[in-house]
Parts: sequence; structure tokens; C-alpha cells
Amino acid sequence: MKNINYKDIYKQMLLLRRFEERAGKLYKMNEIAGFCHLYIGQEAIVCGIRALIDSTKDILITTYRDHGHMLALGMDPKGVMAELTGRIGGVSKGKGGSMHMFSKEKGFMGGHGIVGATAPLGTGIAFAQKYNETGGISISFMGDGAMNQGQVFESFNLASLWELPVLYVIEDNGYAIGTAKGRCCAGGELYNRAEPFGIPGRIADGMDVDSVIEIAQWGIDYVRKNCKPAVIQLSTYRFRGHSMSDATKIYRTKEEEEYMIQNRDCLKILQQKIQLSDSVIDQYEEEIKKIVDAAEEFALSSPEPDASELYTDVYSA
Ligand SMILES: Cc1ncc(C[n+]2csc(CCOP(=O)(O)OP(=O)(O)O)c2C)c(N)n1
Ligand SMILES: [Mg+2]
Repeated sequence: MKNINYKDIYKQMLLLRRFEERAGKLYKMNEIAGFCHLYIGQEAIVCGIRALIDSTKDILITTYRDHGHMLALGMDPKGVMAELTGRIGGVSKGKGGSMHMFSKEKGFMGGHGIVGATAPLGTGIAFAQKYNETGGISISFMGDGAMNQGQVFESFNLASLWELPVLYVIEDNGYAIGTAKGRCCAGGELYNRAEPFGIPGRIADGMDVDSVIEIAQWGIDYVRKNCKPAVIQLSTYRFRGHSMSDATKIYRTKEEEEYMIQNRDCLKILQQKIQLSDSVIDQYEEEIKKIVDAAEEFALSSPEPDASELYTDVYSA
């Protein structure tokens, strides 16, 4: 078991929260355009898992709700924010936007807009890890909605058959855009869906970083030791809309949202657990504000990409 520094995890979760709040603000100011899916509410999942991985060789891949994953892996907030504002200083030179950022150095393979696609892509990464004998594992994140996509089951089949080192992480926030889980997912809990393929799975509270760490440690150990796939499902909630335009009122009640924000906020739960004093929290807030301010300043002062960039870093026939 790795040594867990809860204060560092709290600080990281706070960075994700404040960064996303700022991104939401910049979006409303028309500085960010297109899709932008905020991770607010779900921070304990990626920050808990990040504390356990081997950053020298493990590789993460996730959905379009990806800003938090990049920050947790140590990608520069300036580059991420500049990408959101479509500037040349962005991680993808302003050409990828919110859903398309990558970092080979930090072991981050994106950022993907196709629901369910992280399962086959993450499985392919695991194939490469095994084939190249890197000793690393692949950690493939997806939402509860993705669990209804056929390609997820095709991935389970091959990952089990070929004994690939992949941990599938289901971030179950209870909704796929405006469709509640109960309206689209048949059968019991989602992690059980891998069992017929011989893949073990477990479920835990994704709002309690300790529960995240416990279940992720089990999953990571299982995958690394056996060179076989495993699934973990983490129950969470997104505090904001699906994307920036969202008919929240139509598919869930204000009371439900308020209840979750008041009683199930992963930041508050961790803060109470490790008994952080107000002065320490203030100090963290101050440090993080500086980072987020600097990211915004960089993102707004970086120029837009030149037209000559249109044909670089992209496939063209
Ligand atoms: C293959 C495919 N079908 C539909 C969409 C449209 N779409 C975008 S997000 C989304 C919901 C996914 O929900 P979930 O997997 O629970 O992730 P969350 O947004 O809750 O993080 C859908 C249907 C898509 N991007 N890709
Ligand atoms: Mg969901």
C-alpha cells in the first residue's frame, strides 16, 4: 500500500474544483466556446486513483469530462486553460478544445468524445503495455451511460481472453445527459456486467476518497499482479449540468441537487475526515487561487493559433 498524503489529495481536489469553477465563469464570458463538461463533484475519484498509480508507467484514458484527470496527473493548468480558450499556448495548440488534450509525458491518452470509446482504446493501451512488457497498467475511465455501449462488452471479452492489464473505472454519476441510470440501465449494478467475462468487479462510494482509495488499491493490485482486467464502479454526482447548456430542471429536482451538494460533497467529506482547520483551508485556497489566476491570465493573453496551424498535427488526405 502506498503512503497516502490526505492533505495533498485535498489540495489537489480543491485545485480541480476551483479550476472548473473558473472554466465555467470563462465560458459564460464567451472566452470558451463549444463543448465544456465540468468535473465538479467527482474530484475524489481521479484524485484518489492518482495517489495510487505508478506515474512512470501507468496510462490513463478518459471521456470528455477530462479536465480533472489532466490536472490530477500534473499537466500544467495554464496549458489546459489555454486549450479551453482555443489559444496557441494550449496543450493541443488551441485546436483540440475541452475534449481533446493529451500528454505522453504524464501518461494521459485523452480526452474522448465518443461515449464508450475509452473501453476499446484503454484495452488497446493495455495490449501495448503487455506486448511491450512495460510493467504498466491501463486505467480506462467511463461513465454509467457508457456501460450501455456494445463496444464496452467487446472490450471486456478481449481483455479477459488475452489477459490484458486494464482497470475499467466506471464514474457513476447517475445520469447520462438527461437520462437517469434507472431509465436506461437494466439489471443490477454496472460492475456486475463484466462478471460473465470472468472479470471481477467491486463498487464503492466515489464521494469518500478513502473508499475510492481502498477499492482502487484492490483493482490496481489485482490488475498488476495477475495481468488481467478488473472493474471498479464509483458512485458519485455531478454538481453542474451535463455540459454548459443543460436542461437540469427537466431531469432532476433542485432538492436532489441541493441535498447532494450539502451532504455528499467529496471535498467537505474529506475536510471533516482529516479535520483541516480553517486557517489551513484558507492557506490552500490562497495558493490555489494564484494557480488558477495565472492559468486564466495565460489563457487570455496567449494568441489564437495562426491559420498556418490548420494543417499541422492533424491527419489530412
Ligand atoms: C457513441 C455516442 N453516442 C452518444 C453520444 C452523445 N453523448 C454525449 S455524452 C452522453 C452521455 C454519457 O453519459 P455517461 O457515460 O454517464 O457520462 P457522464 O456525462 O455522466 O460523465 C451522450 C449520450 C456520444 N458522444 N457518443
Ligand atoms: Mg453519467
